This record gives sequence, structure tokens and C-alpha cells, in this order.
Amino acid sequence: MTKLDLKIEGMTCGSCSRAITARVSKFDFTSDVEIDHEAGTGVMNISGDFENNRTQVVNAINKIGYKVVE
Ligand SMILES: [Cu+2]
Repeated sequence: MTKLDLKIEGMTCGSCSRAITARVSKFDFTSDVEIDHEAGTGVMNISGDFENNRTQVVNAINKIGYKVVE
């Protein structure tokens, strides 16, 4: 398990962070997902192939209208 720390642009309220949390939690390799719209951060644990799974998380967040910048 590896901790993934993301900076996410475009979140304005609690429903933004809930939408990202719901989407990211659908992956079976994520756990302890914490998305903070005020800080613009996303933190979670990733199991398995970190680089590949990180890419899947980033793509999923970008696809629902936010932007992972880091
Ligand atoms: Cu919002």
C-alpha cells in the first residue's frame, strides 16, 4: 500500500469533493480516500501497481470535470 497525494483544481464545494470521493472509491485498489475541496487535495492509499493505478485515478478525476495538477 502506497500513499497517493494529489493536488486537484476545480473543486468549489462539498458536492465536488463527494463526487470525486465516490468516483475514486469505485476502484478496488483505493482505500482511505480523503478529498478536501477547500485545500484542493486528494489523499488515498493505493494497493497493487502504483504507477498504473495512479494513472487510472488521475484520468477518472479529470474525466468528471476536475483537473489533477500534481
Ligand atoms: Cu462543488
